[in-house]
Amino acid sequence: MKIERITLHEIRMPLVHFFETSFGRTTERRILLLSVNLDGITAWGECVAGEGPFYSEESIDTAWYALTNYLAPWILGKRFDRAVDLLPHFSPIRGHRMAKAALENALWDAEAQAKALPLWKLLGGTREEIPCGVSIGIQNTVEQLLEKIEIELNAGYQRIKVKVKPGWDIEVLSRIRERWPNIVLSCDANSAYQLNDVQHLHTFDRFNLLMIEQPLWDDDFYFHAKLQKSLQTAICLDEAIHNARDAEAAAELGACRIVNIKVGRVGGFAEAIKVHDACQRHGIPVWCGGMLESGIGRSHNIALSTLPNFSLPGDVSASKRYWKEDIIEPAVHVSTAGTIRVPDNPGRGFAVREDLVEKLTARKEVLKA
Ligand code: OSB
Ligand code: MG
Repeated sequence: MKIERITLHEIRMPLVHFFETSFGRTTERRILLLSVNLDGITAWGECVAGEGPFYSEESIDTAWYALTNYLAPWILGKRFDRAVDLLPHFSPIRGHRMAKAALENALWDAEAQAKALPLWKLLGGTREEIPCGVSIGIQNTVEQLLEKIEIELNAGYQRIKVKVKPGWDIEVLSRIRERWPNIVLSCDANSAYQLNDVQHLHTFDRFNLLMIEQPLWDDDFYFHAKLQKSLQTAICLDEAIHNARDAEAAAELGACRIVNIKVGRVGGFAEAIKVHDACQRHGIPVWCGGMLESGIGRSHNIALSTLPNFSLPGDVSASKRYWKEDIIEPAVHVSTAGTIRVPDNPGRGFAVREDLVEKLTARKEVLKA
């Protein structure tokens, strides 16, 4: 596979409903898509970096910079037989994992297309259907949140996750449990708590949560390990896990009992598979996180979720929860049993609606060998 051309597209897509976490509210996504042309194939990647550096240091603009100045020029005109050979090439660049992952994802798509294999099979996936949960942001009122939960439960989703932060936690969780004592429920703090909240976090134990996701600092294992020792509820790490070494360290320290894997956060599929394997060796179940992706990133997440240790429902849900019109065909559909059927056609298995991408494009840059 000789890389002939790489095109960056920034598309703008308004969310059907705003999404709010402890670090802020998003109403419209600016998404960096990337297409790679090689051997008559067009392959697609999506960069999951946010609009600003709030979830991690990266943003769509830092990714654009890293891709156009370094990552893309380094590989243009070069030949890669396998997508897994790409990442070592990027190792002189520190960080910028979401930017690296966008290019790496596209190469996996290309390799799958070239081999006429579904991407999930190329990744080593084993399941044909994946279990789905939803992540529901902070709302203006608790009543609005309860309404949203009801809609998602009726749609069949297997797990409800709500965002929490100081001031939007105990009352919210109590109201949910009053109404639905037995649903599979978890919460995600996106690092909203600190050491003087530890007593407060212990009160979460009474809600029988599947997990508390990333309660403390985004770069911490040590205090999460201390917290996990005295907490009944499982801690799940998201932001803190950047690679398989982090997963090993977190497991050995006892910093979590569950891990959320996001392809972009760990720098691509090759590393995501290593994180998956490391967790499996330590008996830690994983699930696939989401970053409000368009259909392209969503199709990557579906493929990754087919690996055997993805045994918990992920934040991989239907296109229509996010977009009036998704940029893939067909859009991602979730069954009333709360599952997605994994497509069997080559590559990602969902066609890109290139005319719609063109229409939504606000910025574009073509790089050639
Ligand atoms: O922490 O999982 C998170 C969205 C943006 C940034 C961080 C997170 C999220 C979500 C949304 O929870 C998951 C999704 O539905 O895509
Ligand atoms: Mg999270």
